[in-house]
Amino acid sequence: MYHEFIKPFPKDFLWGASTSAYQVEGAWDEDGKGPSVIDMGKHPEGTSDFKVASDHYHRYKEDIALFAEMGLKAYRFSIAWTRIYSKGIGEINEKGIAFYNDLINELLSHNIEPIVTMYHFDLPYALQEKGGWSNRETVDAYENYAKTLFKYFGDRVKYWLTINEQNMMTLHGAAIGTLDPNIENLQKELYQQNHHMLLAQAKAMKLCHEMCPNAKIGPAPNITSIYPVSSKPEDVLAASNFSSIRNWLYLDAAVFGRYNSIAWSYMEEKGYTPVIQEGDMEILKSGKPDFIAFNYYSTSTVAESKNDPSDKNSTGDQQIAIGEQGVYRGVSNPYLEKTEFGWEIDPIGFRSTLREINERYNLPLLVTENGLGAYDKLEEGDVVNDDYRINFLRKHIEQAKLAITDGVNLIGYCPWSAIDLVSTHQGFSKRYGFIYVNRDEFDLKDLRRIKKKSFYWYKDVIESNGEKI
Ligand code: BGP
Repeated sequence: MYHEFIKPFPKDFLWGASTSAYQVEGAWDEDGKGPSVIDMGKHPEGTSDFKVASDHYHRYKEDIALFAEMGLKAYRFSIAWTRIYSKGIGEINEKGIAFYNDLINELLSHNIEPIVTMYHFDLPYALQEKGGWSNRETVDAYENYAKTLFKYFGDRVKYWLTINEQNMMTLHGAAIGTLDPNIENLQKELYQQNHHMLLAQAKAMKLCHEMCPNAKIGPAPNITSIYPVSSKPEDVLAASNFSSIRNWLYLDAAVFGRYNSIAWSYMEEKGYTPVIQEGDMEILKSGKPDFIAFNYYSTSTVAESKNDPSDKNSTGDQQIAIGEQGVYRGVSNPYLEKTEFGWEIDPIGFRSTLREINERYNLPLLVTENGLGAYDKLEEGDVVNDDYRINFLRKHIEQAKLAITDGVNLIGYCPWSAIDLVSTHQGFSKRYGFIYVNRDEFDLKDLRRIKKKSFYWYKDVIESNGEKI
């Protein structure tokens, strides 16, 4: 739709930026923190582990001062479950509580709104050893953890996110590093785990409303429009299949407390349906989100399935569809350019994704990730000319504005990432931040912070409330 008049961003728009605990904090075994599945996992050859990361745990004050200088109105970060409970449950680790108390207070002293992800891929390893999300006890452990977070931080945190990218943990756990290699009957088990996470999420949403009546809570999946490769009806159906399996399964459960019927029939066909105990559907219905947060990097394009094994690619990740026999084939979109890491760049797809979610759920939307991973170069005089990142973000912000003009209730935009950090599976060289961290894949150098060109650009964007992009 062409608009003659473009609406401005709302006055109290949450201009923010994002990180996650295990990718930015480091201090992986300090002050009583227990190991998570990420700490115990294998890292792809040639990429950094997460032990030191960006050393934010020790430098958060300096980092927050920089966020404040950039003008951030919000900072979306995650709490490491293993800092609060080293084994996922049991005795509270006071040092973990103290760290996040300090972090939250530091943000508030700079007028930066904390947006807290309660769980971002880093399940406590002690829970994994007992079956992880396959074990229903993990639902109780998460509920107990949620209760602790609301009790200690609920007086100051107004925005909570239950689980980061539950859909990607289900579909791409191998790439992300959350998949338990010992699982048998993999797909079926993954949907059982997914069911347990949905229960955990519903319980947390209910609890949040009871314990923190002034706070808001929502899910944070990775959502994207799915395009059919052509107008051939079979391609369109394949896109509908994938959209239900990748997107709506998760959001329908979070918002309506029910399973998406197309995703359910897919699970039935494949023999993946989870065991649903008596009372589970009531639990799902009992938790309601106040908003939908979602991560957006790219759209996905699919074609009709040939119903043979060639439907499936050998690899995939958060943005590269694997494909599934009899359901859809992942293809690339000839109209889109790709990042250096092979993800398609689609700002207009951002607008359609916003519109689709808005139309289905009619809830406020919060973008919790969007950004460009690139090999940045530190030049003489501590300069990083990341014009490609500015260009990427500018085009997405333009589309966000159009989506607002279309009628979408967008309340905030938190690009990935506030500062350089370790990528989920592609090491430190795949950088996303507004702030450069001086380290290499294995050489930690001095970890000093350097403002990139995009830092100054984003500062202007925020200062002008999105008018100067
Ligand atoms: C999302 C994750 C983030 C982040 C981002 C970029 O899926 O929520 O944790 O890592 O993707 O992905 P990557 O690091 O693989 O480039």
